[in-house]
Amino acid sequence: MLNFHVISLFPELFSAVRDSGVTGRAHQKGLWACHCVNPRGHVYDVHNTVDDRPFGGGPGMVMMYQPLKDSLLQIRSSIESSASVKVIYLSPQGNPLTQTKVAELAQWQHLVLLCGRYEGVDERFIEAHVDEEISVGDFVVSGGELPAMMLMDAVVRLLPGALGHQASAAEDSFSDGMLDCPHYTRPAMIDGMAVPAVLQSGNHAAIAQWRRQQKLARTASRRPDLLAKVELTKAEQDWLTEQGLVDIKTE
Ligand code: 9WO
Repeated sequence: MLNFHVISLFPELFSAVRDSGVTGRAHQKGLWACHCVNPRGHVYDVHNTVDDRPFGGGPGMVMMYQPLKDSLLQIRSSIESSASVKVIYLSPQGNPLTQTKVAELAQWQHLVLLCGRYEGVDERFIEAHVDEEISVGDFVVSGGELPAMMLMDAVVRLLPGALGHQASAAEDSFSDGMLDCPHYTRPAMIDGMAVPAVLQSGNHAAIAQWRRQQKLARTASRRPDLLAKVELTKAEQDWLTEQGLVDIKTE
């Protein structure tokens, strides 16, 4: 059982990942749990202040250290001391989230997800209490909640029993470090567009080869950075060269 502990000013947002789809079913099955802590519940001044003006001036507000520290203390006091706990801050300054990192996170017993709002979090809280800063992409949103939910979704679907028996995480995009191949369903012809004949041939070896080649071609043309990390056979390298998609490793 994987436990997410979310520190957020908007805990109600997390019903989306808790209640719907693959993650919702996995939650119902007891494969994971989500415990939200609102830093606003740890402020004791009359105005319920969780943010303050930045030292040095400028626009925006900064989330204060103390309500976050007390939220984290509440979480830590609920966790047995022998359990594995990792504290993550979602921010554009973090390490990129990859499928490899997602698989690693799925091994932890407790993941604390700190969701910032405003201009961010007092840096001293990150230094003292955050184990890893993670980014889900090079863009900015208004808070860490949506990035946190992306991370949760990506991790939960890897938990044993989360995906149906026919869908397997081993067949995902990225499980082999490459982009996915195209998919088709009925009808076999629509608006003048046919399904590739090989997919209707019943020849499973030919279908597997076609899919592998599609993955190779798409990864080479769209994400050469990913292809550079994939182990290719000599035949696959030659095929890419034939296609005019030069394998950057052989350059
Ligand atoms: C807000 C703001 C307001 C006035 C002036 C400057 C400002 N900067 C920001 C800002 O970057 N806010 C962030 C919002 C602070 C950290 C939480 N927020 C966030 C996380 N936005 N985007 C992410 C995020 C996290 C992980 N991967 C991609 C994006």
